[in-house]
Formats: sequence, C-alpha cells, structure tokens
Amino acid sequence: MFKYAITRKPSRSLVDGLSDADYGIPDYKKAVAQHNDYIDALKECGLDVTVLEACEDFPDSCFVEDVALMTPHCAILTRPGAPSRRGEVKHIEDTVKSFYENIERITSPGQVEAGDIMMAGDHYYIGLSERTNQIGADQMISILEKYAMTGSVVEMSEVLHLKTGLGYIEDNTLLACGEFLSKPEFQKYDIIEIEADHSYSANSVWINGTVLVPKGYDRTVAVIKAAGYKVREVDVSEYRKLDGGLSCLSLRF
Ligand code: CIR
Repeated sequence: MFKYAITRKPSRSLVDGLSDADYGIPDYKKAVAQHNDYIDALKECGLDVTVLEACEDFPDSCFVEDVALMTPHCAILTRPGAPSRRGEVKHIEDTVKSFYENIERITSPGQVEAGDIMMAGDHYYIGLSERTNQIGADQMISILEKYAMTGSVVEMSEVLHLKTGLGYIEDNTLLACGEFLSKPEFQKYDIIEIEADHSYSANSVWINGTVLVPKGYDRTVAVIKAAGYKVREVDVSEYRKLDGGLSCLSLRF
C-alpha cells in the first residue's frame, strides 16, 4: 500500500517541454485543471499528497517521477539523461529527504530517469533507454541490493521510458504493449495486452486497489475492470503532448 505522493504543479514554461509527440502545444490552463483532478484522484486513493510549487526554470519539472525512485527502504535521487532536466533533482531533494532517512544518488557518468524503472514487489526492472544508461542501471542495482532488493535491466527501443509501454498493477498482472509483450522476463506475469492504438494507456497506475487510467481509452478501462480492478480515469491529454504519461506526474510511496 502507498501512503504518500509528491507532485509538482505545471509551470507556464511547460509549453517548452521536451517532446517528440505530434499532438500540439499544451494548453497551460487546461494542464492546471487536469493536474488538480490528478491530485484529487491520488487523494481518492487514500494518499497524503505533497504539492510542490511550479518551477519555471524547468519546463518538464512537473514530471517528478523521473528524478527520484522511492522504495520502501530508501530514496534514490537520479541523474536524468536529458541535460535540460538534470537541475530538477536539486529542487526536489529537500522534499524527498523529509520523508526518508536513507538517501542515495546516481552519479556521473550514470544516467537514470525513474520513468524507466518499474517496481514489481522487491524487484525493479530498469529500461535501457536514451535517458537511462547501463552505468546508471548498474549503480541503481547496487543500491537496491544494499537494501535487500533486486534489479535487472530491460533492453528496449520503441518508446521513451520503460513505463511508457508497461505498467505493473499488482497481483502478478502487467499491462503491456509493443516490444514488451514478448520479452521473456515478463512471461511469468499475467499480461493484459494493450492494443497499439491504445498504447498510451499502458502507462496506468495501481494505487491501493484502484487503477488510474488515462481518459479516452475505453477498451483499456474495460479489460482492467474485467480483471477485477476498480478504475479511475484521469484526463492527462495536455501532458501527453509532452510524451508524459500518467505515472510521470507523481512519486508514490
Ligand atoms: C521528457 O521528455 O522528459 C518529458 N517531456 C516527459 C517525461 C515523461 N516522464 C515519464 O515518462 N516518466
């Protein structure tokens, strides 16, 4: 069960965020409204939510998931692969420290964005992406092992972050699409296949029995409900324009 979440309000500079998507420029007002609803959804799942002020110097800083990995035993501050995002870490450091005694960090030349890390119990899958390199993944695995957890790397090439195409929703169940459907390491899970035209919704998040699913993906909602979960839809269309998934907008621990 999760108790806490950390989020950061979107900045007006959001419009300058990194993006390879082709859905247009995010609308700031709409992004703020969607962020408020996202926070409501986290609270409905029973989380105590810390909302950090917007950070104008960092257009992508509302995607807090990438700058820290929060485990039950320690928090690990990352070193984002995107140079424009590296400075986000120092802005969240004090908040992370206020929740954890054990703080670790990824150091140069290691690079990790925690959107590339999927937790499944005590094990953490780490995607090797354009943002997360082998050195960073090795550092992460050593840190996890120090606290009696484990990690392994996942080769990937189709999406920005590992969790862009994968979501572990507990009970041995995995949402997956594209290249992740056939990976040998995931065959031990009950895989719910997310169709290619719904791939954005593979990034859905389990929180205390409810699965938050991005709004607009009815078939995904139907299969998750059919598997026995409660679903809460959240509209994150403005964040999708920046390649941001639903999970990226919070740290949950
Ligand atoms: C970026 O490219 O870094 C941001 N525009 C989106 C980050 C999304 N984060 C995530 O998938 N964990």
